[in-house]
Amino acid sequence: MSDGSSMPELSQRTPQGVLWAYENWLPLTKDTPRISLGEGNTPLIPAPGLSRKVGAEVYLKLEGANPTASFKDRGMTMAVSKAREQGAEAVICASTGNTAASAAAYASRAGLECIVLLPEGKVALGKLASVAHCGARVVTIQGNFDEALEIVRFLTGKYPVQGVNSINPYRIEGQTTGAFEIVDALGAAPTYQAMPVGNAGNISAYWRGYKTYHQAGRLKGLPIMLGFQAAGAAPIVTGKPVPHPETVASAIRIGRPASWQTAVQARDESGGIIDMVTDEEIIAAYQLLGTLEGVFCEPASAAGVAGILKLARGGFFKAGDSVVCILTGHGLKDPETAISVAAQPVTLPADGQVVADYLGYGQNRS
Ligand code: AN7
Repeated sequence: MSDGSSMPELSQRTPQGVLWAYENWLPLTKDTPRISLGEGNTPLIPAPGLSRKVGAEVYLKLEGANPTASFKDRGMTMAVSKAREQGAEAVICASTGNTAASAAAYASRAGLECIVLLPEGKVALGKLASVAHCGARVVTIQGNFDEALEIVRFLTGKYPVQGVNSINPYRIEGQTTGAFEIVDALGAAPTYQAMPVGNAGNISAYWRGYKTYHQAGRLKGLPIMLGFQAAGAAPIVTGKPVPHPETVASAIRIGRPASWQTAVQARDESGGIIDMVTDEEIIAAYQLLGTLEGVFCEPASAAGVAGILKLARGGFFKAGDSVVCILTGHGLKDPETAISVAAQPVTLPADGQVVADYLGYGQNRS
């Protein structure tokens, strides 16, 4: 039996998560309950193989290491904590999958009902599993993400249910912590930050985070923001909404981004670029991350890496430049795509010599 001296009371252990790490930078009050699963503080690892290919110093921010395996947890801990503070009983979101998985988990933790509206047929398996596991009410909408988000706007305007899409400003506030972590880890901003763009909340949040640190004197130079949409879902690149977005990167299959204007602002204020990459370029980058760096992210997350590879082909980067790629979600969220693009395994009899021959070891080396 413990005498209590070696292990502190549960309630007295050091709390973990972005609401503690960045409490002075977030809109918390003494009355805000902190609904947390220990999010944030994700690895920022160097990528030597990619660095050689790109001709700059590339780092990967592994947001799949968050509790529900995507960056959404940074914003959801904030939004759900505020929903609880404000006395909400239910939260709702439209989602290509990751927002739903995160909302379902944090709502469970907060004792709130969670309703998720998913576009029909295009949500990756791991996300569906995650949502179901936490007991959210799932409604499949016979339409795409943009149509589902319209329904969220309608319902939250009319009924007592709190929206936790990134149109909720607390989501964006929470997601600024990604930028804080990068600056705290590197001691400066990178020359460039590259990331995928879907509903465009995350690029807006990162830019806001960098600017917040900059204005507070915590950061001298600002990074140049590089955002990448999928070619079949690139409204910000083409300048007009896409009524029927399509891409293998189902997380960013979005045709009318809610944070369109703030994303354009992030691009223009930073002197950056929002460009598009094809599904073939996304899958090539996705596979390269696995084979070259041992990193498994979901296809949408690889859009940022596909983007810097595309820019590098045009001689964009200079020696000494640093690039942080935000790998927004874990590859296990979408096992179907992983398996469908990888080499199929071979099946052999349970015979050591047969396996040796198959592997090319040859009989004379036995
Ligand atoms: C892995 O879950 O929109 O530009 O409903 O899941 O901030 O939208 C997900 C978006 C990038 C794009 N990478 O971020 C949703 C949803 C992954 C994502 C994005 C998403 P935003």
